Amino acid sequence: CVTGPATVIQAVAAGRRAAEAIDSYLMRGYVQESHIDYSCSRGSLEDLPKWEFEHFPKLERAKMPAISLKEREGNFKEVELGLSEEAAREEARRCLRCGCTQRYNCDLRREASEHDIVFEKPIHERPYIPIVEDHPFIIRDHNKCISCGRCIAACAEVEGPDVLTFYMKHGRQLVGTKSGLPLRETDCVSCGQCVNACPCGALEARSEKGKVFRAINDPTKTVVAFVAPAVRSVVSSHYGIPYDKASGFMAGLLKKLGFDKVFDFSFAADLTIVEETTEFLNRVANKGVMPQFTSCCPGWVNFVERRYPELIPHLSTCKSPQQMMGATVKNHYAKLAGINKEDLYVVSIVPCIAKKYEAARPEFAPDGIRDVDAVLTSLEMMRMAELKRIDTSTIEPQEFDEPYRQVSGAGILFGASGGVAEAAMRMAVEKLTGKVITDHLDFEEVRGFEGLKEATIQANGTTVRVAVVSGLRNAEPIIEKILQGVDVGYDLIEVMACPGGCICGAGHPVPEKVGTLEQRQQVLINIDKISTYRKSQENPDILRLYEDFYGEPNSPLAHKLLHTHYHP
Ligand code: HC1
Ligand code: SF4
Repeated sequence: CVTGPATVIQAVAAGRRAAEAIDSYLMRGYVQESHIDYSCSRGSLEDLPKWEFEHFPKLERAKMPAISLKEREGNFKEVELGLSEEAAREEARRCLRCGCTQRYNCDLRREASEHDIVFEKPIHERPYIPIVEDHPFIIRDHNKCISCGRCIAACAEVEGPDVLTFYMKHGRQLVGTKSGLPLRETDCVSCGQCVNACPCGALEARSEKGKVFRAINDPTKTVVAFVAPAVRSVVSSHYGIPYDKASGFMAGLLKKLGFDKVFDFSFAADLTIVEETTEFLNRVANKGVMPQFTSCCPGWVNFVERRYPELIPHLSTCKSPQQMMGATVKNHYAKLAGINKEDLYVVSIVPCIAKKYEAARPEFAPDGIRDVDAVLTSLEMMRMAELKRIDTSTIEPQEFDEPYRQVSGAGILFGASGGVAEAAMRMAVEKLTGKVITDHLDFEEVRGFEGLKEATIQANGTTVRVAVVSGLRNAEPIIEKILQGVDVGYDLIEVMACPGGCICGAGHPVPEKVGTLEQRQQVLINIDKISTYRKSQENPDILRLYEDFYGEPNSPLAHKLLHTHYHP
């Protein structure tokens, strides 16, 4: 780890070797990712290749050839990049400078090289526009924007909040907010679908890889990772792993990345079901505020808080599985393992950008110590494996760690739209009838990609009407009716912000072809089918956690650590 002064490196270099060198510093925790500018679109060709060191008092602002980065003050080892200045300059010249983030892994650039295409400096360089950082996790770089409007459509038509628009400034068409307010102050729900839609890297999610690498490299920290249900769906396709091996592969990959403990947060999905279904049945029995809405999607929670605060009493008070897992690890696991909370670094790995926002909320940092210290998207996790040059063909499958090893198929289903409702129905039927159910566990009517799906269960004289919504714009007609006092005919409503649920989260790779999302959904359905436990309430590790720690569902301790309140 770094022993020297704080480092800010601006790499105005585009050579492949140069980029690899920066990656290696990042991986070893020498530099923070937010301080690295990988872009090859900003420096002029005259600047290339050049390393600029800023705010690094002991190093001169030096113009160095790309072939070496000398050891200075014991901070860096010399790196032989093996690329002559001329060769690096040539390589940079071939970069199309479209502004994307692919850098050296670019098909277009490869083609350009193969056909000996050289791009000359344009006669007119457009003036540089400062990067807009008006949201904690979404960054806009108009220098890369090609005005395609895909981000605006994603916000309005895919997700629904509809907060983005084009506007003109200094003769340029830029993307901003409709209200003119900074993005963080609008109804932006932080889902990140705009980032996912951007084809050229003009919109980026703030990455947390650098700080996670630093924690891994810090010998005083025990670094724990837990991985969301939907992540295995892309792990399966990205690495070509069969669905029944995906969970074990993920655990092996995370260990190889250097995490000390790895948990599956489908376990926390099980915990959520036990807490949330208990809350729901209490509302039914005590004529509480109905219908009850799920609260595990932070994009949806942000939407309610920002646009429909009157709906807050309908939201389940349950924290999301991410925050339940964080609170459980920081309180239960820390005690069990005899580790100070301050020395436990907890990383969640999810398909979602809103979860970065959620983990950073002040109410989830009791006494200033965050329950979840960093959130990586599945893309970031896969990039970390690349940075570490992990040969994934050599990954040994592993089990997740105790004491949260067992997960149910119901918890895995959370990753696709309908999964939360299906898991809740598997528990509600048993609680209402007092009988253990062994068949009819599949509620296929709530699976799939329709914006609104419905199911009804009858149990012991009680009828429970369930709706499943994905895509926030599909929730608005129901919300409007509830706010007008109309009975919408549902008791329990699952809402996930992204169409199809988390398998379509913006932290996943952009779906490559028709059928990609269906394949991701199928991975989760298949894993549920072969699971030893298919109901959250029968997960033995959950039962033991209640016995040893929480007492019973909705107990005072469970309320303290697993439930939350919302902010209008
Ligand atoms: Fe999701 Fe959830 S399912 S919200 O989509 O309830 O991100 O996978 O992790 O918290 O468990 C996301 C996925 C995720 C939570 C769970
Ligand atoms: Fe995040 Fe899933 Fe909600 Fe999308 S649906 S915002 S990925 S939690």
